This record gives sequence, C-alpha cells and structure tokens, in this order.
Amino acid sequence: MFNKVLIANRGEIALRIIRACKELGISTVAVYSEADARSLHVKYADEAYCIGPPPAKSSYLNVEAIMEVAQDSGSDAIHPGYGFLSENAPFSEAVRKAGISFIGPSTSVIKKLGDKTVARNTMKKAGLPLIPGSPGSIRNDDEAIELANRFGYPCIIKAAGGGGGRGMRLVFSDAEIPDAIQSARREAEAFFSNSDVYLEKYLEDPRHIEFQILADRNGNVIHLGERDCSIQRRHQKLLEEAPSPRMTTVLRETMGNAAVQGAKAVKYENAGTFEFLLDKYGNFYFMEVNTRIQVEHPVTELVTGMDLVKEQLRIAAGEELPYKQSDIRINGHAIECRINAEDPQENFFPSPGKITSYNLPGGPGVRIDGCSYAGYEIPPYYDSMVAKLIVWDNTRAGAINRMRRALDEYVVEGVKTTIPFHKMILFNAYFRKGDYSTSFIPKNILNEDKLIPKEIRKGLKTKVMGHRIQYFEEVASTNRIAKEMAAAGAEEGTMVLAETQSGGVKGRIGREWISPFGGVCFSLVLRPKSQPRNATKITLAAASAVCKTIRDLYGLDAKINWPNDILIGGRKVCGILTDMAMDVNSIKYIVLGFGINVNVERLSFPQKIQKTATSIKEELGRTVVRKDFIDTLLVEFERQYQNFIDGEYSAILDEYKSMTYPIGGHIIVKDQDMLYEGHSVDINEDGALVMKTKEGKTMTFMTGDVHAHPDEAINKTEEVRHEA
Ligand code: MV4
Repeated sequence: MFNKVLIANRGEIALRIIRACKELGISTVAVYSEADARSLHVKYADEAYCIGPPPAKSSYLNVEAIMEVAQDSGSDAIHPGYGFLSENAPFSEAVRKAGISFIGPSTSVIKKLGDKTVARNTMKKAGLPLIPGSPGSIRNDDEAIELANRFGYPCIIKAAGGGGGRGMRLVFSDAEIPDAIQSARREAEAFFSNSDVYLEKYLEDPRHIEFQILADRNGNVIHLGERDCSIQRRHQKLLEEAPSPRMTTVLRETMGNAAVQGAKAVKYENAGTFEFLLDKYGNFYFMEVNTRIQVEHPVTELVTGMDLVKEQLRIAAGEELPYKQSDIRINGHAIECRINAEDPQENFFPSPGKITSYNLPGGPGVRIDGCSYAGYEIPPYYDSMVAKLIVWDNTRAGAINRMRRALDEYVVEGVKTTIPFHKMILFNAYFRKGDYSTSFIPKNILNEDKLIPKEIRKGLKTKVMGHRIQYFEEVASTNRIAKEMAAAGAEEGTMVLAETQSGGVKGRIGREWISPFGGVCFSLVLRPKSQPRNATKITLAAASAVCKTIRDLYGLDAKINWPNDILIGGRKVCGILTDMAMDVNSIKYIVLGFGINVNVERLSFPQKIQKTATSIKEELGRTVVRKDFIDTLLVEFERQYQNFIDGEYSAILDEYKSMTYPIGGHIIVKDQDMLYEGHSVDINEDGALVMKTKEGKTMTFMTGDVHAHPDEAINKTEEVRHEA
C-alpha cells in the first residue's frame, strides 16, 4: 500500500479521499489555491501546499505545480478526485513518468474512452448495444443528412471530445443540420480543443442509468449495481439514487454484465462508470464511460456497504479485488442531494459567500460529505457545492421521507442553496412513484413560474391589494402570519405570499386542504369600516374574483359552490378562508386567505381528496404562469372590494350569483351536523342560501356544506350516458 498520497483536488472530494487514506494509515498531502487556504481539506491533510492563485488554470489544473509538490513531498501516488485533471490523459502520463502511481485507469484507456467516437466503436466491438449513430465523427453535412434520414429525426449532434451537454445540438430536419454542425463544432473546439462531432438518433425522455464497476490489474471486474441520475438540470445532476426505481434483477444483471464486458474489453483498471440511456421500452444503450470516481459514488457505497475510494487505493497499489460478483448485494435504498450555493429562484445563479450559520442534519441513515462550516466562505472560482446529503433506508419510500426530514433539519444561512428545490423534487408525485426521466426537471419544475414578490408587485395594476408583499418559501399557514401582521398594525392590502403551504387551510369540502408546490397561496389584510355582518360579502367577492379569473384567463367552466368553494367539473380548485377580528361593533380587520391549485398535479394531492380535488393545470392540460394568475385575481378582487367599500352589495351579489350553483337544484345542506333537504331558490341580499323544504318551509343558511341531492346526481349521470 502507498505511504503518502497527494490529493490533486479540493473541497468535499479531497476531504473524502483524505478520510479513506487516514483509515488505511496513509499520509496525505493537500494542494490548494490561494482562495482555499481556509478549506477543510487543507486542515485535515497531514501536509498542505499552496499551488497558485485562485483560477483553476493556475492552481488545480497546473500540472507543473502539482508535480513539483508531489515530488518534493515524497508522495508515491496521486488521487485526482473528479473534475479538474481526473480524466486528463497527459496528466496521468506525467504522473506515471515521474514514478508516481496515478489512481485511475491507464493513460491509454483514459485517452481511448475520452474520445466518445472511439469509445463507441470500442464498446460496439465488445458487444454493447449502441444508440444508432454515425460510425465515427461526421465528415460533412451531406453525410450527416443521409445518416439522420436513415435513423429518422430527431437526431442529436454531440462533441467527440467530451460530455456534459457541451457541443450538443438537437436537429429535427435536414435544413437544421448545417448550422447545428457548425455551432456544435465551434462549442466543442472552445471547450475540448477538438471540433469533431458525431450524430446519434435522439431518444426521447430516457433515463440516465450508470453502472459502477471495479477492476483490478489482474483482469477481475465486478459491477456494484446502478445509480439513477435522471434528475438533472442543464446536464448538472441534482439528485441521484441507488437502486434505480426502474431496475429489475434481470435488467441489472444484463446491464451490469454489459458494463463488465466493456471494462474487460479495454483492460480497464480501477473504479469506473458506464453510462447508459434506458428508454421507456426497457431498451438500454451504452453512452460513455467515466474514468474517475464520481460525485454520486456514496449512494453506491450505502447500498453495497463498500468504500469505493479505499477500493481505488487498493487497486492502484496492485492489490487483487477481494470480491467476486456473487459477493455483491444491493441492500436498501440510498438518495443523494447535491446541496449547492445557488439560487433556484434565480435560474440557479451561483450564490457564493460566507456561510453565517450552519446546522447539519444527523440521526439514523444520514451521511454528509461536505466541506462547509459556519464562517466558511464559498469561493466564487469553482463549483458552488456546499455538501452532499446522502440518506439510506430499507425502502425507497423510507429514504424519501428520511431525506425530507434531513433537508428540514439542514440550516444554511448567508448563502442561497438548492435545499428548497430538493424539497420540491421529493414532494413531486411522479418522483415519489419513481416515474421520471431526464425530462423531469423541465417537465415538472416551473422555472418560468416563480413567485418573486418584486416582479409580482411590478406587474400589479391594483391600488391597494398586494402593494406590501411579505414573501415566504414555506409556511404552515399564510393566514396565521397575516393575522399576526394585522394585529401588529399591517396596513390594508398587505399580502402574505408563500411558495408553498404545508399546514391546512380548512376547506369546506372534505374539510381538509393543502397547497403544495405549484399552488398559489396568499392572504390579504383588509380593514373595511363596516359592520361584522357584512363580512360574508367579502368572502363572496373573493370567490367571485377567483372564479372569474379562472374563466377569463383559461376559458374553464369554473363555478362557485355556495358559499365559497370554486369547482371545475365538480372538483374543487380553491378554498377561501376568512378570519375576522372585531371591536365592539365594527370590523378591526379581516384576513382573507386564498389557496388555489394552479399548477398542482392531482397525484400530489393527499389520497383523501384525490377524487374531489383538481387543479387548473389538470383541467387545462398545461402549466400556467402563476404570476399572471395572481395579477388578474388581485385586480378582480380589488374591483369587488371597491364595490364593498362603496356599499354596492347588489353588484357583488349579482356577479356572484351569475357564477354560483346550485340555484334551483335539489340539494342537501349539511350545517352543524344537521342535514336539510330541499330546493335552493336564491341567494339573498346577505349572501345567505335560501332553501324551500319539501314541506314548503323556507330556510336560510349563512354557513354549511351544499351537496346536490343524490337523485339529482344520478339523473345527471344518466343524461350523460344517453348523450354518449
Ligand atoms: C442523448 C440523449 C438522447 N438521445 N443522446 C446529455 C449529456 C450527455 N452526456 C448525453 N446527453 C444525452 N444524450 C441521445 N442519442 C439525451 C441526453 C440527455 C441527458 C442524458 C443524461 C441525463 C440527462 C440528460 C438531459 C438531457 C439530454
């Protein structure tokens, strides 16, 4: 085994490698840039040397400086980590030429697999299934057009020199090919100093599944199962899990064997990753090989019980793999969330800076691979990772719940992080079902639909409503906060807006309401100089405003179910909650809470209300911009509220009645646990529901749940059946 290992990297992976070395009794040498003097990898290594100024080119990519430290410190091996020089063939060669072990595959293998067209041909010969594509790099436009027509559009043009989405272009027709090739070449040249491009048939919505392999010098190769890395944004992985929710024992064996076969074909040594795309029919295709330890290696460690970095060190030191394939078992489920200092509300714009307060999650099944601490300053020069949060549990559902719990515990102050975004993913019903692909983020997460108070205020055409906006990412109840603010003197029109509400706003149907991500929840503080008995009309005005907004903006047949539920097709999309504080004989303030399912997916609803609830997105078949919804709703409501202030109650009621049912219908009203049956005849000037019972008695209700009489409901269904 080695005596001293130099770690040619920084941050969490440098620390991860130091930890493995310590446990194996190996001395460690850290290198660092001037920006990283206070980094933990510097503190935890036995020796540390500054190798240059902050830019990576002058430090972590500075081969000369690193080699000098390696030789002066008497290191007998270099671990390159991931990124930087980890897949740089000339670097690995320089290391070896100096008589130092490079912890990774041979230089010729790095070179061979680094060129994606060479890798494709090599793996094709080894018998791996390939995505239909050009036999090598593309020579000219005509060749590309001919191939694209053979495979069928859409096709994708990729850079031979590297992955990560750089130099990639989607093409849908012959006409697009020349420009796509030219711009892909230009980008490929800029990033990889290699303008070669190749063409593949484009697979729609595949899953990104990668297999971890270990190979020793004697040609023993095993795989450690797969990781599902489909949750990505612009080719940056956000969340990874092992095993893949789509994997079966048989498919794992088939794909794993393919990876092992591929590794054997090139005489691979050390840890490596075979990337595949898996289509919706269960076909898999080889994509590329990564010849380094990967960011997401911990999920494999947690489900196999292995230490991949120690295995890398042992293999590089010439030890034989102590495991056979049959020794490998996949146990339980692991998920990793990459916590980055980026602002998900601002297109993941980097948010470097000082971490002012830091509190790590812990408890059973929680692992942090990080490098941050309270007072640490995330430098702006490199990736902005704060830490990787990894959890394990027996089951996938358990791991998801554990990750949500751990994310709740995690406190990072001073910089923006991706923590709320991860919560959003873990809340998503499709994610929870394991039903996702590489299109998950663009399909499900609403980048163009963020609730930014500044922008909402800017768009407002109202005089009063929403001109003070108090914004929260997540609250139990906007009404509770609005009430506190009102009691403390918040002015009329103050708006408490939340990205999501976790606690219940009580609704009338089902008596339970939530507003998960994608909803619109806000509360308004109102201070009308009026009698408490008039407050009902504000609720009606609010219901009118919501109903009218849904009708006007989306053309949906929204109706109000007296008094204040808004339904589409009989299913509820909105709950309105009114809270009031009174002085002796006048209203002190009213807090009006809106919870509207705008972009919520029905599958995200609690089981109990999946049949009775819907959302605008579900009814419309597409997502909508929530800001536009809020703008219009506030305008509608302010207009109605002006009617209220002016005492124009009949204007409120006329509009309300025009959108309300059931007038004239056979109904049952449930009020205070009593049931009343009859025909609804009107809504009176107080906003009360007027009903005529079978005995001819007139009743009025100020509150209650209204349901169509079952006979009525049955008749309706029969009518529909006749029509069909
Ligand atoms: C593809 C593909 C569909 N068809 N190739 C993206 C990064 C690079 N490593 C390869 N990538 C893709 N190649 C064919 N023929 C879809 C992607 C792709 C993707 C792959 C893995 C994870 C996320 C992705 C997001 C978009 C596109």
